[in-house]
Amino acid sequence: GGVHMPEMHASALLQATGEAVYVDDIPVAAGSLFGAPLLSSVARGTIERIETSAALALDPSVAVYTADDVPGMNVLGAIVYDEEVIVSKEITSQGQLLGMVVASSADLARLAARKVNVVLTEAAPDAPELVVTIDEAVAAGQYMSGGNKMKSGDVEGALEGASHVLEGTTYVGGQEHFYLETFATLAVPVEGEQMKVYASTQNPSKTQKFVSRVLGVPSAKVAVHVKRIGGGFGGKETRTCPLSAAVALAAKLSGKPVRCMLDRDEDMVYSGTRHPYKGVYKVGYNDDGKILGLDIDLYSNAGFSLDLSGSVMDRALFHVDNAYKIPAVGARGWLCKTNTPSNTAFRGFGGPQSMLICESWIDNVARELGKDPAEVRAANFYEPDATTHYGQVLTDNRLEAVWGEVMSKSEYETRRAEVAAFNAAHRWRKRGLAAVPTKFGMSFTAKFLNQAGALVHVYQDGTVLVSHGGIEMGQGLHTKMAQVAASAFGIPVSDVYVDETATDKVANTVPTAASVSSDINGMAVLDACEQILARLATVEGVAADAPLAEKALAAHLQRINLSANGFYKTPDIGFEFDPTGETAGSGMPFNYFCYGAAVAEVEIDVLTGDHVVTRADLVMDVGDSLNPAIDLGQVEGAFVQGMGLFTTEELIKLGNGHVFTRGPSFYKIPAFSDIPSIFNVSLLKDAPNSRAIHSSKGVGEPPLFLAASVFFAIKDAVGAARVDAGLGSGAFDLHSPASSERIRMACGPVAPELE
Ligand code: LUZ
Ligand code: MOS
Repeated sequence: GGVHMPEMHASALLQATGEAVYVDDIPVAAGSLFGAPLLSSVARGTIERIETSAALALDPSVAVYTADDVPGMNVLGAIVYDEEVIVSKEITSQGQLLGMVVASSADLARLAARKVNVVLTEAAPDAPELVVTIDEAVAAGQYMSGGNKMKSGDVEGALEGASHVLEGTTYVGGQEHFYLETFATLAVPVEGEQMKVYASTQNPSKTQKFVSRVLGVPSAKVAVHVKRIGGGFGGKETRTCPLSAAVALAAKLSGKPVRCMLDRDEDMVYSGTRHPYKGVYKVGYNDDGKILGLDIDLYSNAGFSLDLSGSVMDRALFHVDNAYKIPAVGARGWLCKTNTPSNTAFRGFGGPQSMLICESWIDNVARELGKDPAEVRAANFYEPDATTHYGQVLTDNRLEAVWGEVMSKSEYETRRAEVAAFNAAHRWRKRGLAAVPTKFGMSFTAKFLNQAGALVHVYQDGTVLVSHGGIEMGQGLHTKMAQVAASAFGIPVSDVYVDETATDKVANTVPTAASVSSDINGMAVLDACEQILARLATVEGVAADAPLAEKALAAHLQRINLSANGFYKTPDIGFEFDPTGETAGSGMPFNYFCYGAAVAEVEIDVLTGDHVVTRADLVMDVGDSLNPAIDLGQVEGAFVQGMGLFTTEELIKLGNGHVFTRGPSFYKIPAFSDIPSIFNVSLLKDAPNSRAIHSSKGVGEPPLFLAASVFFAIKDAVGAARVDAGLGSGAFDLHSPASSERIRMACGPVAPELE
């Protein structure tokens, strides 16, 4: 039952039966209040006053807390302090928090919130235009500082010397996280200034910091607890923290426990999304499809505040190459400031957006040359031990391995011919096939985040309680950590328990993010276990192979400490951008890379733009998997979530900055029926990794981009329709998501005389 075994997820049965406890399942204590957020209904405005009398008249339990009530700091942020926890005057996006309304029931609190009248000053007639989209921000030159840039090789020379230069633009839309559990917080005042907070967050330590600062109380008196969360996907890496602080504020001021769980429409307007991206590129290539140089500007829609947008852009800059050796690269990141909710981390963190832009130009290069895009892709793969555009050597390059396996298991060549035959015989239905590789850099790009802690207790009955810095969001982290401890002690996994993540058990934790939580917390758990094992080796009068229970009891009687605090920091990493952007920067951003490849086949309806994914074959390198059952689930889930990103999930904001997509009736995440009819997922075999715990690799984010195979299979099918429509076989633009409308319009006129 130790590492490398397909152990069942530790809370699978509890989740299946509904017994698993989430924040809002914690029993309501007597006298508790319920919070409802007061959110701005407009994208811009100046608050003149907030009238609360109608709300307060509803019930004596009603109270409304606003920025004026904040005893500590109100201006905070993920990295740079550039946003108010509760807006005091200037509204710069719809969905900003203007206050926290509490009442004796959740319904009453929401009713009271609706009775609050936020009076805005009339906008001045000469006020600048509202900025909602990337293009509007670019036109207004409205950028935030923090966009890095880099250059390696002679970009101008490469473009001049190339036989062909392709210029183009690709847009990639954002994505709503749509975790099943929306933002939820329960704040319980204990005594004096002490506060206990139960939050659905990927970041208990930042929650603690925000609560401490907003309330003006020491961090030592604030404990944040996370038992599990109902999905995070990056959406709870930072954006939960101010809301939890506002709930804690209401708890402090009312002196009562306050709980607040957002409704879906509130969550979708408050929490931000994956960053929409725009890539404007120039790529030089030769007749054989070899890429010689790339010059690219990446623009992201950051929303009203910086949040993590700088780091997201850094990861985008590190992934403009996807899997390809590009001898000369110039890449610049621009963070667009807009009057929309602040965009944030989302599984892949800028990587998927940047890699989709890369694959779009690769696909168009192939179309211009009349070659199969798969051939152009393979011709440009990094060789073993090649160097990336930021100077990191790919010592563990497994591109050829995953590519070779997926091409043969999918019978790519045979099916390429079958697809061509189908398309020759059908005018209004077209099939498409595409193979896409990926490479994902593993580590937080901000060096200080690559650290983890653990606290391990061995009890006298030989059972073990593990606490570590990572939170369980359904991804199976606690299960893997229990396996690590079980292997260390040589005991069954059932003798190890992981209860919760809490700032009073393991302090100063980093967010559970960047796909490295098993890597770094696993090492910290192992460090703690090894300290205890070293002490157990000194116990007298017990056989070396005695059961842990026997050793632990003897150790206790001999006054030996059976608890240990483990710690880990990822060695060797750390990258500095060149502030001038004239060089590639210096240092190694990533500890190692994960590789994968996928082949997808789709069929589209040329008349409606509808599509179905008929088959997908995936091969993913997860090292020597800590738990192949969990890792398979992660790969499958990431792929389907990526399919949503690149096909059906389309965020719509209106010209006035209002968020139109505020629920599942407007915003289409993948349904069960969207899972590929044939879905073959395998983990690369014999793939050890000396740079992570027990030779494993992280798995959360890297497979998401494999869903680009579906996007490019759609583009392949559209390409066939365009030939029939008389549009030729050259390059064309398909922006993401490949919605039905985009597919239909890209197919060209179906009956020219009618259009
Ligand atoms: N979060 C972060 C992340 O703060 N830095 C990162 O590099 C990162 N990468 C992926 C996902 N979350
Ligand atoms: Mo994430 S995007 O690893 O929270």
